[in-house]
Amino acid sequence: MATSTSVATTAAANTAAVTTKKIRFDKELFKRSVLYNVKTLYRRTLEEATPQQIFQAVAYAIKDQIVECWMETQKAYEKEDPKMVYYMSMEFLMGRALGNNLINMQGYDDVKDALDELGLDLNLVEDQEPDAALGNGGLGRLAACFLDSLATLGYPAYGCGIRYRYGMFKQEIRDGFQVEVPDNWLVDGNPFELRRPEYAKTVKFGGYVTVRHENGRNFFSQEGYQSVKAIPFDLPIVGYGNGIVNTLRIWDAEAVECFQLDSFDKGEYQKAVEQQNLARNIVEVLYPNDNHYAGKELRLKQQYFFISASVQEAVAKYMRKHDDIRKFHEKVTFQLNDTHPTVAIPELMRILMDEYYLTWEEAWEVTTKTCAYTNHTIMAEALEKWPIELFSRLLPRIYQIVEEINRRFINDIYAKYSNVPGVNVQEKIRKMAIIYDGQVKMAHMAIVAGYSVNGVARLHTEILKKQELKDFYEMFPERFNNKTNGITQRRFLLHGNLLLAKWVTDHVGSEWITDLPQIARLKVYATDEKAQQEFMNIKYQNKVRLAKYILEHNGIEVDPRSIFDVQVKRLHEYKRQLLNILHVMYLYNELKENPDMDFFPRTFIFGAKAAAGYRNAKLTIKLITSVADVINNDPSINGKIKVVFIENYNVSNAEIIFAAADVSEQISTASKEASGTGNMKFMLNGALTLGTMDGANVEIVEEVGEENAFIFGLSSDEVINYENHGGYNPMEIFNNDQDIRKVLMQLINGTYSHTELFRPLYNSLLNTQSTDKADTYFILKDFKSYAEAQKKVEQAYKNEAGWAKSAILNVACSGKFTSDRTIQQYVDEIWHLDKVVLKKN
Ligand code: 26W
Repeated sequence: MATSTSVATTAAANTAAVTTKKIRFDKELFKRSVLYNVKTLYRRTLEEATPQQIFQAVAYAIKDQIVECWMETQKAYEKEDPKMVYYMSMEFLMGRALGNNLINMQGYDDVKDALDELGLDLNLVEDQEPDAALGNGGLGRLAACFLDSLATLGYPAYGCGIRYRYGMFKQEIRDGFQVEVPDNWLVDGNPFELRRPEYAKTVKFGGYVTVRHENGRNFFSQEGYQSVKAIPFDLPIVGYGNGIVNTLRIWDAEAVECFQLDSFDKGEYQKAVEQQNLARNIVEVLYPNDNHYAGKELRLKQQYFFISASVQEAVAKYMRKHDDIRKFHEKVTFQLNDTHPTVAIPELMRILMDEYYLTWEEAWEVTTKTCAYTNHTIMAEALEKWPIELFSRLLPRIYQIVEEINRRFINDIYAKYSNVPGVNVQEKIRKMAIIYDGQVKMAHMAIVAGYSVNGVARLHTEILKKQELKDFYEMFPERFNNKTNGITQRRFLLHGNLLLAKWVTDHVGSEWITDLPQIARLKVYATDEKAQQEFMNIKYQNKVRLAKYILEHNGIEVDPRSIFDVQVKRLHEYKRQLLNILHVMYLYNELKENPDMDFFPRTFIFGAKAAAGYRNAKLTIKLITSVADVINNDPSINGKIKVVFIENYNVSNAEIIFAAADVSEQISTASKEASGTGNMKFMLNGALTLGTMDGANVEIVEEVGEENAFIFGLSSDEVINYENHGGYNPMEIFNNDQDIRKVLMQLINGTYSHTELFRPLYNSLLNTQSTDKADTYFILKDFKSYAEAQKKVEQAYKNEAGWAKSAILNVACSGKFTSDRTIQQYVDEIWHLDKVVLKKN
């Protein structure tokens, strides 16, 4: 890693001007450090140490090296005082840190060699680290990719989040069903984290607000509250090859005061107990809901807890260097990762008014120039709407401020629309108010009090503007913008697929690591026979690696020469894993009826966690595993179809899975998937997309060409049109298509279960008995077109050279989808940060 002695900030530019220096790695020193750590931490020799102890010893040795650069970077920020982005997020799905840190320090090979000499295998050491699974899915992993890109591009940034004691649950499959097992990721301690009690903050809940009138203005104060101490833990975010180390700050909760066991004041004692319980509960567990708002009180407590601590610290940090809080927004910007951190808006207002005595207008000016909001979903059930009873009870002062924001906003609506012919102002207010119908609507607040609103793929942003947020777009068109998501190639190619990464570098040089569009230089190899063979051979080796993983974890043998057709993502009805497995059932029927048909062997691979209370999602898992049991054990089909459900899909096994995929299933109902990011990881690893024109699939196909993907199904306009006209009638399809009818009947006739187990899935598609809408995700409507696209996949795969060409083109055309590009656009169009470059003298 670079040691830095001087600093320079450069104006944001599109070309990365970051210096790249290799870690000055001293192999003997590192080896001694590992042995020393094993001895001092565990009083053991290397031979006696457990694998976990060895991991810890190695991780501490690496952390020692990171810390120097971490200090240098923070010193540089201190000196240069650049504008900073605070990326506020309830979720950071970081995965493992060791391998990623080594990659970004450019020390992976050196450390591998050093460990070899100690008789240790780096891969096995890496496997000892638990995933930091502080997130559900796309939104959390995006936050992690963004931190990687921010550090790599050299932008001053903090991630702000929660140090959950238990992250995303571990999924076990028992008897074919999902079972949730607590993820005690901190049991052995986290060697990379740093506890920072000197930056602790107090966060207040409940009580009431008193007002004092003095010198012509009101002074508000919260009384009778309970408080919690927020203690930050810092995690280093290592930039690639530039010596920059940013910080992810996650907050832990502790009781404010210890028990006064000798206290005879019963009231005080009780309060102490309550505060202790509050502290204990608040950071206990990540809510495992993805795209579903549950309205839980503890969740709102979590939100305010980490936001209040983060905003307090951002203000305190600013005031250590500056004296005019009115210019806060010149040095600080908050990016709100969905609506979950939206209480940052009234919290900043509160601090500015109640602690720095700004007027409402002054505080509003600062706040609306500081906060920006990213929308990640249009699913109605995901929108956060807090009952005012709960919100005002928990956050009385914050609620007052929200009321005032709302009152003024309604005045603005009046001012703008009351004299406009044809506009019904009351109707506008009903649709746009922040507080309405007894609820606080967080998205409305985020739009009204922010300077930017962005969607996460072009199609998604257009749908926001034209449909979901139409009224807001009309009122504030200049705030709306698109930032198509991206992924970090450092983790998902360089670390996850070493063989392909090396092959790419051999052909086009290593610039792609920090400048992914350079990978386009691979295009000339797409038709080169030797390159095609090398590429297919690498894919084969990666499939062998995944097959081994599947054998070890599932006990299922799969043939690496078969087509690996993969759908890995959260389980949700809109993502349509059900469409995929119904199609597998259909193919199996075909093969049974016609055993000699022309059929290329196929392995259907699924991986997905379902929210713990989501019945149809959990049933879909059971259906997949039941179908797998029947098909995998039917000797009559000669192993031509295999179905695998990979247990506990997470960031670490994802790297192995993407590398081995031939086909990337991105089959959401058009208009429902805001972007998707798995689609990009597959593309980067040379899988061909089988998908709908949804989310970022649209842009993927635009880059790679429709002839190198398999597109099917209704368009988003068609879906939205059906929805606006009361849906469609799946019964017609059921009655007229015998193949589909047969598959659906197999859900309830005992083919895959002897009970009524799958009846709810059948009902969700047909709903003969109830008045509920049927097949709201258009599974039957898209089935035929999906089956045809699948047929084309098979045909295409049989032509090995043609497939290799398309696969290489997918890799070559993935340049747009680096999170480096996404972050550069956030910097240029929203945040306006300057790049910091560390220079070595
Ligand atoms: C309130 C409960 C809740 C929890 C999580 C509501 C919504 C969420 C997230 C917004 C769900 C999520 O992860 N959305 C995904 O975000 C990705 C990153 O932008 C997109 O690529 C996915 O399309 C989107 O589903």
